[in-house]
Amino acid sequence: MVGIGIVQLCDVPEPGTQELTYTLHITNKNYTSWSLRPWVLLKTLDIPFTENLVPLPDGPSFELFRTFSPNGRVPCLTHEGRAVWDSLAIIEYLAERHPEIWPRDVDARAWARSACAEMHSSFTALRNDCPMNCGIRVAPHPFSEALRRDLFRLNDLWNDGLNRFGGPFLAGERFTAVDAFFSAVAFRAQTYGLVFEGKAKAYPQLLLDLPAMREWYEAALKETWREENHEADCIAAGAITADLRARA
Ligand SMILES: N[C@@H](CCC(=O)N[C@@H](CS)C(=O)NCC(=O)O)C(=O)O
Repeated sequence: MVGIGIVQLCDVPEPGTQELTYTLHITNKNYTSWSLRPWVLLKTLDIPFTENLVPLPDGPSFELFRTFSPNGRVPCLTHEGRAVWDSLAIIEYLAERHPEIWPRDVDARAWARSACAEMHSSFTALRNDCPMNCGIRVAPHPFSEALRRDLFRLNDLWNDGLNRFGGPFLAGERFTAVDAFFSAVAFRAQTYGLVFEGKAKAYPQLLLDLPAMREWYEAALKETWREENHEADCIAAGAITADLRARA
């Protein structure tokens, strides 16, 4: 590792050195919605990888995550001496090697890519007002106008995909990247009791019932780490009605 001023260059293998499988660097399963995306996709599509779970430290995580991730954030994928950071870039990198990541049909693929990009760049109120915390249940405060707009748009988007491509997944009969991108919304729906309409009503439960989602959820419940900012965000979101997580 090489120090330059206040930061250290990240410690990924040299280009050309071989990492035989993908390594996916993630953090606490209870909180990390971004890491869930590539993790659930790799698991559900049976693509082998090594998980490197680095728990959130007390205080800023940048320096710690920077040792394996160029932007000091997770998820980050390392493979064959390369680091690929940001969940959208990771999925595109994987799609170059695994065509099943995106739908085969060109219309479904265009729609799926657009929906992923929209999830990545929008839905800020949903992210802020309903932070992911798999193991608790919250009676949320009355929704802000911005959150209402996000939920309305989400309902519309999901129904559009489910009607257009026939379901049960958003872009057709197979689980693809677009479902991975909305997987954290299923945990949020469970935590905050979010309800959708039309075909979208059953969609969060379909995701929650996937073996990979159940595996993630069970691991999240076993975590005894608590990170005070994430906990405070949930307390701000409403009244906590249950905490199903293991205690230290
Ligand atoms: N847009 C990024 C977001 C990554 C992100 O914000 N990850 C969080 C963990 S869920 C993180 O690393 N936070 C540490 C920090 O912000 O310093 C992605 O899709 O990968």
